[in-house]
Amino acid sequence: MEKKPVIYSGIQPTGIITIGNYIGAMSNWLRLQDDYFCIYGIADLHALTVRQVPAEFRARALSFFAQYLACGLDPSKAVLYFQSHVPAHAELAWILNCYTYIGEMQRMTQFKEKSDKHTDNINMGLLSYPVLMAADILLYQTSLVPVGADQKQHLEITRDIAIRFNNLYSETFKVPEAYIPKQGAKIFSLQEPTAKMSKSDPDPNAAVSIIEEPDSIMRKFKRAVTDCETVVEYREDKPGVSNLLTIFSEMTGKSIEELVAEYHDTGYARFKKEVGEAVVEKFAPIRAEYNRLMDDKAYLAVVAKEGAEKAASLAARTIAKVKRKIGLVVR
Ligand code: ATP
Ligand code: LTN
Repeated sequence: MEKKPVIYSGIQPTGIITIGNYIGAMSNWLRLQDDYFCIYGIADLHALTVRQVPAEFRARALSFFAQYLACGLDPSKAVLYFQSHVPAHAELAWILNCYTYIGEMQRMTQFKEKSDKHTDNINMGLLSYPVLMAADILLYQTSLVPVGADQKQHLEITRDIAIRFNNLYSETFKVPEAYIPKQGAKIFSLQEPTAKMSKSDPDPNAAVSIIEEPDSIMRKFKRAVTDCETVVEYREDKPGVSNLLTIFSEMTGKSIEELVAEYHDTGYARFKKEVGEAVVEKFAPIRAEYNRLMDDKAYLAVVAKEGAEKAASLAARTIAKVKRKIGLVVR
């Protein structure tokens, strides 16, 4: 494979790309693209595990792709593509399904949460979701997977599947490691600061999109839930204020200690306003670039096509190796 270690990650095109997704995952994707061989997918096959409206789904997937580029992911450095454009993902997922136990999938936190939430549609895909994710990662002989803290369990099962397969058939897959940031691995809801900020939260005030209008961003930060004290401190019993401090620090590059020193006694109103302003400032150029890209669908299509071709040729090597090792007749 490539000489540089491989990085793989993806986001499923559901809801909106939030500042939580950006801080927990995408900001690392950006940092890594200069020094590693990076592959970033739009995990559209994963999104099928919950019911989608076809026209909206297609538009959202394209919009997410434009947001990848607008954030600064660079097709001349990283492979950017749609998972569904590379059939090897589904192919390897099927094979790996046969090396994964039902019990392992049933105890995944995300499966339990999603099956509680979508009681009318607990489908096979929802159960084997982590196997498709393992296929994504293992197809490219990935070393590192930059994700938020919530994906740690899925990375562990990916490693288990890889090790199990390697033990059965000799070294086939590189065993990947999760790459989780020290700060910002879990950004919390602005309305319920003990719950994860989720891209599909039904409460529109809970999450902020990276391409949101400045007025709306400001409104959400001004309304962010804090507590009944007045001091700005980073403490476990102050989840709202602590979450805002993490966001503020990630937006400005200032440390939490510096920010606490600066805002300790300014009062929440001014603090929340300035966090909002930092978010607006950080994402204004991304929003402008996004709007420009969405007017150039032909360019997006070219980038996606080239990305899929590169990804497919890399994936083909692993798939051929796997088929040979398990004893399928070579075509
Ligand atoms: P959903 O709520 O629809 O399940 P999600 O918000 O968890 O979606 P994903 O597509 O599952 O988003 O995650 C994309 C990436 O963003 C993953 O690497 C995930 O770990 C990371 N991530 C998601 N939410 C947060 C968060 N609140 N804080 C930090 N990282 C996050
Ligand atoms: N399940 C992931 C999205 C995802 C992913 C991947 C992340 C799909 N395939 C491969 C890392 C590597 C999530 O964040 N919900």
